[in-house]
Amino acid sequence: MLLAYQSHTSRPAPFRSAVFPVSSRAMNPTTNIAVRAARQAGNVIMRSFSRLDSLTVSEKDVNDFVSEIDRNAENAILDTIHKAYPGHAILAEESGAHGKDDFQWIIDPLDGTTNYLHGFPQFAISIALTHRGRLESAVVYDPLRDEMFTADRGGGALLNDRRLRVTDQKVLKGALLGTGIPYRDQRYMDAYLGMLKDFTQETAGIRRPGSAALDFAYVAAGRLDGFWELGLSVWDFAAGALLVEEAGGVVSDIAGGSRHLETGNVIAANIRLHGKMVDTIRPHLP
Ligand code: 2AM
Ligand code: CA
Repeated sequence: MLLAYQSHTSRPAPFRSAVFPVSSRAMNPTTNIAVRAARQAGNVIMRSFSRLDSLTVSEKDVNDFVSEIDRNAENAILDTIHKAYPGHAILAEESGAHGKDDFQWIIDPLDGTTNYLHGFPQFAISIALTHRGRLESAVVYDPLRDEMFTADRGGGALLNDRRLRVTDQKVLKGALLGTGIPYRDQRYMDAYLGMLKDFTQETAGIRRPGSAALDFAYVAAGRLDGFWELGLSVWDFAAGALLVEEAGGVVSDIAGGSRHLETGNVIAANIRLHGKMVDTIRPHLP
């Protein structure tokens, strides 16, 4: 439900208050390390944001770009994690998988590279830790706005020091949804466009900001009511998925099952809206 601004106050209240103050809570040590690593990557990314023209950019795959900044930011993250946890395994977007351990860090050093390279201000660092495949710690950091989203399994989700909660929007009418348009694998384009058409007709609006990690963080923070995308890589949304769950939301694959981390086809929302999104997507499933 949308609340009107109160016109008599000098500072308008936000539309939805999904962010609550908390007294400082002790974070898991692993989450603290992820925060430190994310800040270091943020410094690398922001140092170059004013000299984008001089960056060396290459194309990893069709429409999939990487710059020296992605690599430098990833190295900064890996250095911090290796120092604290030398035995842990890693899965990182630029350098791939290394090591074998029950603990694995899943890292996207710059989610939204295309945005970054265009100077479009929507990108983030995403760091998650899994233990035997279960998400335990999550950090998504927006270095431009200095917004640090964190979650510990069982400990809730925070934006800086404020507790997050998904919205209680129950129906598609009035909902604001985030999405990503398939950019690489065009196999499901028609199915996707069918979903997009239905959601466009049934909701208050659709946004395609271009950083899946931030889209999930925004669902956790109640800035978006829900999100769906097909064909994501696990590093795009591993951290975001724990943020949404710890903010009281549900994350699933597009059939409503639990294979989203494997398939990269994903829906995130509060539980009521999530069911409505699954119902809308179902007729379009390939
Ligand atoms: P990346 O910038 O880390 O690669 C959203 O669709 C996700 O897909 C983003 O999180 C983005 O992560 C990834 N992506 C890669 N190339 C893209 C492109 N050309 N357009 C949109 N998203 C892209
Ligand atoms: Ca990414």
